[in-house]
Amino acid sequence: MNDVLARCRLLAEATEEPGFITRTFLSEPMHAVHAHLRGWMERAGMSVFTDHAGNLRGLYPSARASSPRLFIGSHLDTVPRAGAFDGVLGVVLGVALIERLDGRRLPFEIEVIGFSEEEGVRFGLPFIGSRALIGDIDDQLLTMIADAIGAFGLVPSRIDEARAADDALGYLEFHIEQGPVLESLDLPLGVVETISGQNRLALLFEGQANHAGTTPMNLRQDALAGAAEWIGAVEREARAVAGAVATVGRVNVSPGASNVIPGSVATSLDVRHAEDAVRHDLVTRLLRCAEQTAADRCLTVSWEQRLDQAAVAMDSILVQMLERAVASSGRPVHRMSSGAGHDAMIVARRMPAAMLFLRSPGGISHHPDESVLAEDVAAALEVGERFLRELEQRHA
Ligand code: HGY
Ligand code: MN
Ligand code: MN
Repeated sequence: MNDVLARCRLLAEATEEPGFITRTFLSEPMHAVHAHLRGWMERAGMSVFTDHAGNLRGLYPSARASSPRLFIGSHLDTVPRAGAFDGVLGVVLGVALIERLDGRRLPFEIEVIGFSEEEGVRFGLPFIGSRALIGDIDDQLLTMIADAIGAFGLVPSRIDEARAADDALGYLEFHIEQGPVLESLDLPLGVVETISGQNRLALLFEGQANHAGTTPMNLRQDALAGAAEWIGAVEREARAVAGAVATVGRVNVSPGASNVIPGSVATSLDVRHAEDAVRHDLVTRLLRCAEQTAADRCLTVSWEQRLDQAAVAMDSILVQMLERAVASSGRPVHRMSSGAGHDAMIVARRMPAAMLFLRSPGGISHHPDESVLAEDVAAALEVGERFLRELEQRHA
């Protein structure tokens, strides 16, 4: 397991921002991540290729010809100034499980997949890699990302080749919890039951740029003052809904000079809840509030929905298999939901999907202090081996 931690830290050195871990969709440092993983995968007996969505794919053959395929994976991209484990841990753990087979073949294939993009940082659209795996890249998205694909040495028009066959056995994702629950319960692992739904929007508040020194306060159309009033309302409204979270993570002010009244402000909005109806109702209220704030201040506001992702239940059979694997390893079984989004919620549209969470010390993630414990990595590996053993018995 120290190998796993060391490998994740080695991959963390592949960054767009020296001193921090920032690696977005098909950026230059992703080549180094692919090179490292390709070496580990090939030494574990896997044949490796990169599909035209930029997913890195290692295939471990079956003992039988034309047998179904189990996918194990997660994403290789990061948020800006990220931690070293969100995403890559799930891919490195997948390779470690193959290494532990030590050349022994199972009655099914195993593909370890490193998705090219899950966070949605570069183009504001998440899950590009996993959407390609299930054949869900539309022309509009492909047009948006084609140049990035070409610059990485891939061929956009071949992106459909990334699609998984329809007879996939299922998908298993190991991931850090990214929250405080497991640590608060002093548990190493959690079995994910559902993944919360999420909306991601881009809003634009527009007023009138003007001179900061000569424009009286009562004659201003200050786009940033309006956006700020609305952001306060976002926090108030979300606090009032049990189980809801709403975040404005990005604000871009134009023209952005200290002596100019902001003429326009572009913001993000991220809203999540375990129940889709509650989430949609909160989004509607927050957009109405934006309209009212803009009207009160003689501003205009417009928005674009970037993601409306429903909550997703993990596959009950795979969940029970994971629970049996945890229990037979002598560890407490804890079912939980995920506030974070994951590739599993996309892949679940096409095949049975399941996730195993590892404790996040301090509940910290999407931050350089993100970490994972070696003993929890060892636990996850043992549970993964037991999971594969039951799957092997089921397909013997
Ligand atoms: O934002 C999320 O939920 C995940 O970390 N991509
Ligand atoms: Mn993340
Ligand atoms: Mn993640």
